[in-house]
Amino acid sequence: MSVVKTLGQFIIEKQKDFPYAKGELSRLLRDIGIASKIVNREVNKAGLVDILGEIGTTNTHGESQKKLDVFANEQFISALTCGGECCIIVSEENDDAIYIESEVSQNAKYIVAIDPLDGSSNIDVNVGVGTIFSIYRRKSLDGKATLQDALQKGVDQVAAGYVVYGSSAMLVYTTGKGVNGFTLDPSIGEFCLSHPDMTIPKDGYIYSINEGNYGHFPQGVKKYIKYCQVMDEETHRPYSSRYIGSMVADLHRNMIKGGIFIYPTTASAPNGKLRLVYECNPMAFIIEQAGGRATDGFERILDKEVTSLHQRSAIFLGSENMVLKAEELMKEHSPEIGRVIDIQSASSLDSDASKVGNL
Ligand code: P6P
Repeated sequence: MSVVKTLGQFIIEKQKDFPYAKGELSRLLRDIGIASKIVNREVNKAGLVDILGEIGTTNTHGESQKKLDVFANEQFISALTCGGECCIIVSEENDDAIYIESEVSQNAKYIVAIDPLDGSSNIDVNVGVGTIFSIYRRKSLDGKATLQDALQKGVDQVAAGYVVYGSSAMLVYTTGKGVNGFTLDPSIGEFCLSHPDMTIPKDGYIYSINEGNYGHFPQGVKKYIKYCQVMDEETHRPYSSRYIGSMVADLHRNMIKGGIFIYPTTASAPNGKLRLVYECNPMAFIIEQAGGRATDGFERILDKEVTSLHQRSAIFLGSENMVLKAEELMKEHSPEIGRVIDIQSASSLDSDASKVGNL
């Protein structure tokens, strides 16, 4: 008889992996799981309840906010604020960091960066959307947590995960010791372990990129797309092109089947479109823990300097050998981008640590 293991049971069981942890990270992950179940309930009935459509406001990036965006953001902020383990929240939906200074959060040690409902432009057409989260321990030792606590490099994450609200709701997360996936069983209202020790195949045959931007792509990306399309039986090419337009859904498919997801620099997004702190870094942590690779075409995502909350980055992530091939073509055909990144990284290293600006 298969034994059902819930997310809560799994978290407690794995707590022994962290001798310093006294249960705070476990409670934080459980708080996120609870908020995800509430968001899933609303996403699942979005077509039936009047919370579709836009509310006339825009988020920090000038993107129109849909009611479910705002609802999801409120759910996660509420759960994290009440849980008492979180001292700062960084959200795609909020221009500034949210400092939690309630009685219950006095000894809170964790920073949570979150994209509460990624891919929300797909909500009205019933395509998979998701939540992405990233967790850090504060580095400041006393007093109030500071903005620098929220601007840590991706390599310093203590946990990261995503929830994909698709044909079923799945929560996938890592604490740096592998990746595990949990599927929501609505009959008991629990996320249950369904994908233990997830790994992404070293090779894949799916490439995921918005080819509508082809004219604006760097030469190296254009060369990689053409490489994917060449007829070559030995290397299973041409690959399949799959692009959902929801990073969580595209990445989750690649986690299961293998593949590469690319959002490079384009004319309208000279630094890339996806946000480093709450999209690229958490997904890169998960992909690396699953045996994949994540760079901006040149530099490891998790090593990138973080200088602002909503800074953007190009991203190439997925099956290791596919990302390596794309990087090879970027180095050969778009080396200038690599040089710009080197200069930015060098200037960030030299700059005053307290300086905060946009890349
Ligand atoms: P485009 C959704 O808005 C998102 O942030 C990611 O989930 C997705 O991968 C990307 O943007 C899609 O962007 O420009 O292809 O529509």
